[in-house]
Amino acid sequence: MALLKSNRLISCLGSISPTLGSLSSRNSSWWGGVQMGPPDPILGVTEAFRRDTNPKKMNLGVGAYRDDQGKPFVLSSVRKAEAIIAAKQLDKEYLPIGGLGEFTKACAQLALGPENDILKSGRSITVQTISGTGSLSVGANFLSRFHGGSRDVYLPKPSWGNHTPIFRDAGMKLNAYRYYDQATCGFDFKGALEDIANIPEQSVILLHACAHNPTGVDPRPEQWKEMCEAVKKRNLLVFFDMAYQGFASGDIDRDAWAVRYFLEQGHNILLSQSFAKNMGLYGERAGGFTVVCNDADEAKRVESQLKILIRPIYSNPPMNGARIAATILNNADLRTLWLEEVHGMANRIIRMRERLAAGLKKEGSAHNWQHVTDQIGMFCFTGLKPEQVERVTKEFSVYLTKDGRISMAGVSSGNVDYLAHAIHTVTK
Ligand code: PLA
Repeated sequence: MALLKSNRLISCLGSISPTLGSLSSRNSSWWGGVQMGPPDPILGVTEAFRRDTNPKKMNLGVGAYRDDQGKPFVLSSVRKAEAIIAAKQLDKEYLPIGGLGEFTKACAQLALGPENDILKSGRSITVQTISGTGSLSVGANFLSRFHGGSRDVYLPKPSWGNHTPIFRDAGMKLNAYRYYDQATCGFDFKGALEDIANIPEQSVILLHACAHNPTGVDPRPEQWKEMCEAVKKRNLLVFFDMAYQGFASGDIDRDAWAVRYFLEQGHNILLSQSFAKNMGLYGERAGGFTVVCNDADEAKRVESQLKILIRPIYSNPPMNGARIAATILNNADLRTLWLEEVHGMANRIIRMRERLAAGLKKEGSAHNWQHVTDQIGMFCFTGLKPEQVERVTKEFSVYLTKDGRISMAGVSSGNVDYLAHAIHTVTK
């Protein structure tokens, strides 16, 4: 009966029926040649964690802040902003291609400082992006299209795993400069300076503004100053990734110090910002991309091209997260509350670092775990080797990335001792 029906249908379609028939038989193999890809090195850890049934399991893979009960944390300032927005009964029209004006203005002010002359003179442009990733991606594509100087981009070694595909997919050529010193579990200042001195002029250098991911190791102000000078000597274009403003020290101005210093020294930087971590707006995807230009006219031309670049990809950005962030940043009371909450999150992480180091000592670990408390921001680069990572996951259901990075933001009073025990067991 079904066959009869379909025959009738085909005969109704008349002359195109043979084409339809052969198409459908070949359709089944359109993607026959597609190979299975590997899971994402960071988000794939969450997938594995979800499959685990151990009640003691810990997800220390992705950098997502948890409260001390281990629960996802929605900031009170965010809840309050949401209530204000809901009461306004706003419409859901498209945003402009470059995003919500009151958001982009506040976003740039947060990074550069409200009284910054660059903002006053209009020689920078900030567009709203799909969080930090979208910002980096817009930036990488902008570079690929307009940076006449060079295709070369230099990442710190190591860097956030997603930097590589973001720049590579945009057609940039990837290179690295030394950053982390395994021997000291600290910043390889000498190595970084030596490498920077050899970077071909006009290349792009990516710098983590604060709370370097994955190492948790940042240059000190004096070291930033020397790096700034070295970068200037080589005439490099600086791309700052600031995904953790406030998470390093708990103080948003202190965490923006390097960005502001480079600007003062005359670097016309590119800047990526994210509100995923410091406002806990992970899934809202609120971020900004800024280009600092020579003058207001140049900024206008850059803006026009950013819009041309963005329009065919996602047309215009989502509004909800930007409205929340703008409401918080532009309302004095909410802003004060938010700053307290950022401080609170950063402090809880610092406490967990201390408890983890103390726990390892109590377990009787013979290793030096000083770096656990020395490192800053969301992550701790434990130094665990791949086979130890595998064991700690297999035997203790502690999930982390293969490079030994743990998200300290996922550690709480209830599980820090269990973590210390697990780490000690696989490292003794
Ligand atoms: N830049 C750096 C250095 C990051 O660590 C991250 C997020 C981003 C940009 C982008 O974040 P966003 O798009 O959510 O704003 N890194 C996380 C998450 C927290 C991830 O990998 O996507 C991490 O676990 O490393």
